[in-house]
Amino acid sequence: MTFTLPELPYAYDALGPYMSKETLEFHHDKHHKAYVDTGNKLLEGTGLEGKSVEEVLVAAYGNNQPLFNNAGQHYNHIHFWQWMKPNGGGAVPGALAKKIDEDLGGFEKFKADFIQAGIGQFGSGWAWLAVKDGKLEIQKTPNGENPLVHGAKPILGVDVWEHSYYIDYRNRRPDYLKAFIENLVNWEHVEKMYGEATA
Ligand code: MN3
Repeated sequence: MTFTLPELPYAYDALGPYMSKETLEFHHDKHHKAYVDTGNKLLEGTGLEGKSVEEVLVAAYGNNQPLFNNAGQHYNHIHFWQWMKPNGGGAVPGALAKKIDEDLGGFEKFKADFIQAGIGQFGSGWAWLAVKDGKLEIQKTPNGENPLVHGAKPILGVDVWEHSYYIDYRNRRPDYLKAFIENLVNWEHVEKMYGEATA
């Protein structure tokens, strides 16, 4: 098996009240698992078996859409679980905070623009904070796409597929995005990916 479903890095009920146990059970155990299982089936015979998820999704982009969709979503969710933690949000670590000030006009503007990217993604997709050519930028992508196929490295992403918020927020995507930034983001994981993206 090239792809394996990671365990959640916290208990299913650890992100309440901002993301419920029921949401995490469906989202991780059903949706993410389906991307892993379908991705493994679609990998058979492609010659990409055993490659990293990053290598698979880049190779499949534009060549094998079904495989790309599932590999992309597998990558996105591996990090999505780690981009959240109980009692998340709060202050951005120093070096990254400085970079947000320089490239994105400060934390409050970043927050508003990131939320707006999530609101503005029509239908299913993701909003991102990514590093491109040494600079931070906000992106949004449809479906399973991510910044890796647009010449950038994602360091934070939020899932705006309805399965991510409909149980807890119904149609209120803006409230979900606000709660994500203010109460769920694991800035230590963002900082770690920022370090890797700029190394
Ligand atoms: Mn999802």
